[in-house]
Amino acid sequence: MTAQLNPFRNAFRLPTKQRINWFPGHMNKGMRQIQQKLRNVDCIVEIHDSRIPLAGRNSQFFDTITGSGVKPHILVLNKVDLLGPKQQRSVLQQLRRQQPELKNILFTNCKDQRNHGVLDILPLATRLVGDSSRYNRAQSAEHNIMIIGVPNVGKSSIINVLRNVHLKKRSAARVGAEAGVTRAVGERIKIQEKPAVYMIDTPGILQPSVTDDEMGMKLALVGCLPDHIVGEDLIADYLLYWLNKHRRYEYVEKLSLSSGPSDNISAVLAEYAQTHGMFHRVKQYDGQVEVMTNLLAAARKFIQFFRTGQLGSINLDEHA
Ligand SMILES: Nc1nc2c(ncn2[C@@H]2O[C@H](COP(=O)(O)OP(=O)(O)OP(=O)(O)O)[C@@H](O)[C@H]2O)c(=O)[nH]1
Ligand SMILES: [Mg+2]
Repeated sequence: MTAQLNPFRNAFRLPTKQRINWFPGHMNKGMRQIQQKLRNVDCIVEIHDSRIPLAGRNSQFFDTITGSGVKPHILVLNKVDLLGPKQQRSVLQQLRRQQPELKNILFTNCKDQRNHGVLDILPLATRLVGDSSRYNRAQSAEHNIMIIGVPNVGKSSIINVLRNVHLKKRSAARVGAEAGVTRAVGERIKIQEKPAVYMIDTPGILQPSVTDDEMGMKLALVGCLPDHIVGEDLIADYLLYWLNKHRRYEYVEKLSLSSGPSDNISAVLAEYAQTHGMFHRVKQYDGQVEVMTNLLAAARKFIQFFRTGQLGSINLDEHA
């Protein structure tokens, strides 16, 4: 039996030659501050979005920090509520296959009342620090844990959860739905009393220029850079491309599309906007005001469905 051919696009190209690129000054400064503080760090906890377990993680900068293997390293895949339990197992298998050097992987969810997985971070870090040779820090009873990762993956949220639970103290790190909330490496934040454990929050760092277009689109889709940098129309088109390529057609019902799956983002957004009354007034060159379907509002809705898990649980790094 021959496999049925997928009639949709099997590659995604950016419409212009421009690279996806967001590297504001605070990231450059953050990189310097991270390097300066590294000497007094006992363990590095790298937080990433579990919907992109591979994409966007292997930046040169993070490799220089974690790659030497001198300091204990934990990879925390956060927002697992959006990945789903079934996908979790396959993500773990995928990581074990592709990056066998990663020994310490945890899945976490900061939105869950029970803080799924977050409370495992501290015992694991404490054990790894205890097993490591701390060189210049061998005499210190305190543990300093540095939290690193790309923007908007939940670094500050995780610090707050740990502080709330272990110290019963209110949040100390600013959290926000958009990328780039933490803009500098702050003072260390206490998260446990005995033995004293501190965490250092850091700004999310991206590669100065993302050379792999698909990787850039995945980062944009999960919200690691502000939507306007890439454009909601392009993000929505990438989402449609990905869903079709992976035969994930839940969007057809969610968007109430009458004619089934389609690879044409303008047609999809126009139909959704029409059936959901999304219109806006647009002034033409001749001064006339015309009522048109609001494609941007429809694109935002489509992206929001993905980001809130309403298109199903999705690992964007899964092979088609
Ligand atoms: N669904 C879900 N959302 C989460 C989770 N953890 C954090 N968030 C949300 O993700 C957004 C970003 O959280 P932050 O803690 O500010 O992320 P950050 O990595 O510190 O971001 P930057 O400081 O911008 O680099 C916020 O809207 C959080 O509420 C999670 O486990 N699940
Ligand atoms: Mg932050």
